[in-house]
Amino acid sequence: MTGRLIVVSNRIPMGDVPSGGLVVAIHEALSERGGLWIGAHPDVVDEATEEFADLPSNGYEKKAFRITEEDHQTHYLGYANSVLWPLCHHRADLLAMEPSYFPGYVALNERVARMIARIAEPEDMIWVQDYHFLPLAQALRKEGVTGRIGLFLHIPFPHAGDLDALSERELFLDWFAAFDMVGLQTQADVARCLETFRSAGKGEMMLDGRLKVGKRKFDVLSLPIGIDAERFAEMATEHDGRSLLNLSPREDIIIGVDRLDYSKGLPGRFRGFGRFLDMSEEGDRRVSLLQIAPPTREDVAAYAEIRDELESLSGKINGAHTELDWTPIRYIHRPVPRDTLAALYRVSRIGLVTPLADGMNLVAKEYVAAQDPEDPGVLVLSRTAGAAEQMEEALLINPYDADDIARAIARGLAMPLEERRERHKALLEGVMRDNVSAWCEACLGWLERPRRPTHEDAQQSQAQETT
Ligand code: GDG
Repeated sequence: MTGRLIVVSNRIPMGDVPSGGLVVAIHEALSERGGLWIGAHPDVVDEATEEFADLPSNGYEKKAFRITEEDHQTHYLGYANSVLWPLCHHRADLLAMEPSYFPGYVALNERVARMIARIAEPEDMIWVQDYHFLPLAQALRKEGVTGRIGLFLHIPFPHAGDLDALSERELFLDWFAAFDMVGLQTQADVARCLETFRSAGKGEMMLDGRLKVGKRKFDVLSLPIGIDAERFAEMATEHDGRSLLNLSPREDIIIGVDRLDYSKGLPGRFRGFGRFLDMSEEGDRRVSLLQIAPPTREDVAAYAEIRDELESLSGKINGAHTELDWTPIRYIHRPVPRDTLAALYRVSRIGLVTPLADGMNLVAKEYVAAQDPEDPGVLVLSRTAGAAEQMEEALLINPYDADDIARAIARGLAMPLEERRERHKALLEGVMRDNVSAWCEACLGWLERPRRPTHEDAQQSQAQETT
């Protein structure tokens, strides 16, 4: 392929130099190859025209499409985050289906498709990020775009049973089938995707590993995302976490870092920590849970509920265990700077990552990258996080079982140095090797890959020639 790389993501960094793993990786890929980055302008307008706004950038182009308040309500907060997010995170009970959501979601995708179709060249390669744009390939095809289009889904592929809760179930599968490559985080996601197509009687597995739906053939691949591990490890030594937290020599920290989202298993984590405190003997050393949980999507009802639940749980646990000079749960409900975060990971004896469902979970990888290899902390990780597929040396727990979490905390705190080092070494190797640049290269490599026509392809083109 010789065309440009066009990346489409909901968020687009407004400044010149982006920060944070994913945006940095995309920035680097585009800086190297040149191309175009398209995303939503963060400021809402009264009327959205079909003209892109050009954003400042270096070495590649950046263009933003405008959104109205109605787009924000129906596309972003509505269908994307009140329907697709709970659906993919195994929480069909939280689906909020308003009649305006689906048309609003599709309309925005169709508008963006028309805008892209006007500027895309036949050889351009379009790489779409995430669940905000599932109908985009289908809409682009309708606009006559014939080039390669890939999707990377950052969140889990839904369970087949949950998909029955979606009125647009058939269409959902057709959206995927309009891409040339569907990148998913884990092997388990790929298995769920293939099984869903099979059970819907829609897909046929081809000998070359592609899925065939109608006349379309596409790859479904596990391409697990990574972090900028070296940079994170460097950052972790820039500040002294113990003094940032003003820790007494008697105090140890367990850390949790998550957007305040119901998929992250925060109430279960607090209960597990509470259970650990209940079963601990009064000792010299005190262990606190530092939970950083910045707010997110606060206009969606399910997010307000989780905040209330956590505040009441932390109040209860602190009420039962607080001493004059010690509070067991330190709960911070606002974002902290990235370099502070890295230093806090480094001083924490345990990284407690307990999502109920998660595409990958980058916090698990950041915690490992930030540790001192000579005296590393222990990662306690949900079996139900995508990251568990690659991070078997963590202490894997069932996030629904508070006792299991409590036992893992106790085991992690008591773990001998030798075992901590061994587990950390294995985890760190993986995090460094499978970093975000490797992920980006792997995705683009698949998307660009020239494909030898299969026997079926040849038959099909012969048939087309004779008609
Ligand atoms: C989606 C998928 C998948 C959090 N609090 C603060 C802060 N963070 C940063 C973390 C981490 C990121 O946010 C969260 O990433 P996760 O992977 O844990 O989760 P999602 O946001 O749900 O991301 C997920 C990911 O996409 C990538 O494919 O792994 O499964 O759900 O980087 O460090 N950063 C700063 N302050 C905070 O207070 N600076």
